[in-house]
Amino acid sequence: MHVPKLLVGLVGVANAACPYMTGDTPGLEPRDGGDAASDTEDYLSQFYLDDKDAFMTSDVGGPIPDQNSLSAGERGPTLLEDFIFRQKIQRFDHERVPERAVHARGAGAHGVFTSYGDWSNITAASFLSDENKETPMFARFSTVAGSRGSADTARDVHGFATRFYTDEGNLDIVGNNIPVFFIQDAILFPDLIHAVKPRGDNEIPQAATAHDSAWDFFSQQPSSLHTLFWAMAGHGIPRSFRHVDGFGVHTYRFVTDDGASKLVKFHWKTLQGKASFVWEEAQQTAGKNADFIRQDLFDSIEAGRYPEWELGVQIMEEDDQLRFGFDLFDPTKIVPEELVPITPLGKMQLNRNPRNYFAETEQVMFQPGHIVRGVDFTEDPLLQGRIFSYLDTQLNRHSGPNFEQLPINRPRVPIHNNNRDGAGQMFIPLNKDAYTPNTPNAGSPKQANQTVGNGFFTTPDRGTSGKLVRSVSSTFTDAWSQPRLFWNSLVPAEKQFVVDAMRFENANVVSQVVRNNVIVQLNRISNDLAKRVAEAIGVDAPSPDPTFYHNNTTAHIGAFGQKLLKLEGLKVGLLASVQNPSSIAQGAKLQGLLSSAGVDVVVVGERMAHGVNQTYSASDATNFDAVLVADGAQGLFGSSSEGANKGATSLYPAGRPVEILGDAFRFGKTVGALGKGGSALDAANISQKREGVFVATSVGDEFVNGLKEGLRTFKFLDRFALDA
Ligand code: HDE
Repeated sequence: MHVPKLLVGLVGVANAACPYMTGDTPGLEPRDGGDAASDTEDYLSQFYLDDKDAFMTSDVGGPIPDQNSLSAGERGPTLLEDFIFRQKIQRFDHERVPERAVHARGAGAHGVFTSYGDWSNITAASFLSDENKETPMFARFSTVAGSRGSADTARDVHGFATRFYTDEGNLDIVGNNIPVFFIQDAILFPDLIHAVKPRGDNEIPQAATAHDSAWDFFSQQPSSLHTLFWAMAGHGIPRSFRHVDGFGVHTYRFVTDDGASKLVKFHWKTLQGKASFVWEEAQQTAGKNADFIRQDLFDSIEAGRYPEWELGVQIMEEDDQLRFGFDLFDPTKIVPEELVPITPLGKMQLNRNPRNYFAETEQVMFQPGHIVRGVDFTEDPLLQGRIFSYLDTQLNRHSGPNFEQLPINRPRVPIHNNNRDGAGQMFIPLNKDAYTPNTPNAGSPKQANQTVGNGFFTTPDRGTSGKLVRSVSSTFTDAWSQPRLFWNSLVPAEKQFVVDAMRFENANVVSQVVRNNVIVQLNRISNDLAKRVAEAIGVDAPSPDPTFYHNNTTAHIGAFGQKLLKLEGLKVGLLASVQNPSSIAQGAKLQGLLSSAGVDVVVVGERMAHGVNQTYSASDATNFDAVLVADGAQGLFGSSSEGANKGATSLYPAGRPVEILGDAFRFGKTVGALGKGGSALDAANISQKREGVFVATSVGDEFVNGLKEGLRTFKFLDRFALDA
């Protein structure tokens, strides 16, 4: 059996010596690679509760009828004695645990990480020690500000939290889909969150930054500007979790078995490609299907279309800490990829949905403090604060320290230490001498020996000194140059989206003082941007404030303007009519040609019928990534001004078919028509000459290839008007 080097003694060498493990509990042995995906299923399956062919019991195992409560006489009161009633109601009363203080709304999935190689030259982390080595994973994606029941498509930073169940313990990279953060000192986190969360008096608005306190904070705390810019761009409203990148944000350390350290920034690059909504579309989706994004993840995995991300690191030397004109320990800064390219280390594939949302996704408790040998922290003050906060919040959520024993949180390696007791202890420790050093237990569990060759948790050459100060480092003060770099690097349409987002958000800000302050800050980044926003929110156009202006740009910044890498899980709506069965039949033909790309065709009709997947009353442009009109369905499309259903039916709201087509075009999606369906484009005022509009007499290869190219483009940016 392989025993991890440093953990010899901590984890023991054999199951028999492990007080927590008696018998053949599957998946608990440290492993070298193997089929990690099925291992994690095997591991968790020991905890599955299957009710198949079972009779109902109480929580302590007695059989129960459970239909009615026990009363004194047919019309009498319920008896206190009725333990069945009490247990059921009591369990219900206690079903909830506190939702996460932030990132409450999220969705998770299991997966596997595969290392591209042996990376022991840069890290001793065991999950990176061999080519093709597999490590089970769990990932949870989230929004930040909204409550657990809020809409998926609220504009927000998105959480991208990943756990590696390595054969040397759990590693969590608890990141976001935006590479920077609002603040530099963890002590400001409660202020940031209080400002962003709903008002104290009326708890309004839910899951939105479009209010006074949020923009008051942003404008008075300029460190927040860089992250704010990313959130106001497409990154704040991604089309799905599958289409976002992830970032570790802080600089971490990699440390080798010899104690040599490097500074690293973690990146997860989506292998689906980046895709985002536009604002109107995101808002409409929030109303029509608040679960749109979690459903996309769940359905993709159920359909075997497993999303993948590449894990890479930007690798820097210890001496580089101040080399790039900013401090690598400042979490409001990116390291442009032109300065330090990303080295890809391996790949994560998410391939299994949780079996129970609460037990897995709600109870997974990530911590930046969960690191493994080979990975070390840095002095980044935000990271330092997080190491405390996550443990603390998990104690609050679980009412005690044994949350690490929950199935989803357990490491896949044996645990040996002198920690004891607490609420909900799941094990029966057999070592009665829970102290170190001890003689009765021959010194076990033994202290790990951190000499060279065994590897390090803490970089051996790391040190610190200095007088105690309460101040932000003088190397952290430039809050404007990098937002400017971000702004310069966007394509014009995404710049416009940022302007529009800031106009929308600040139009909801009541205080003129706050609006003025916002423009002062924006003007330090770009006079063009500041003037465009100011004009819409009743603030005088400012003159340039050029101290931080520059013309630099950097790559891979925007969420728009790049082609998708895969089309899997995208949906094409085919608007058809049950009055003309041949229009419905085009769906099957189209599906036949799109299946190999993993694209689903949804045939829309007036009512459910053979070949129809969805009705007009339940459909909407936001359901689809492209919308086509079938040959023979043109009878349903009045011109938008007519307002009545051409098909003279009350089965769906008047004008719905033309509205779906028109909205799809307006939201920048691929649209098209077959045969006589082309007249529907006229009804929706869509010129067939526009980019991303595909017409053909019938379904054929050329049409489908055009359609696929349209889907890859994803958003046709010429549809969005730019400020003159
Ligand atoms: Fe978090 N954050 N955070 N955060 N964060 C939490 O921990 C906190 C920060 C992030 O899917 C909480 O378990 C502080 C940066 C994600 O379960 C809490 C600071 C980044 C998740 C907490 C930060 C993140 C959280 C709430 C400033 C990106 C969800 C519930 C020092 C690198 C994880 C919980 C999941 C969750 C505190 C800043 C990402 C309260 C104090 C920077 C993805 O502990």
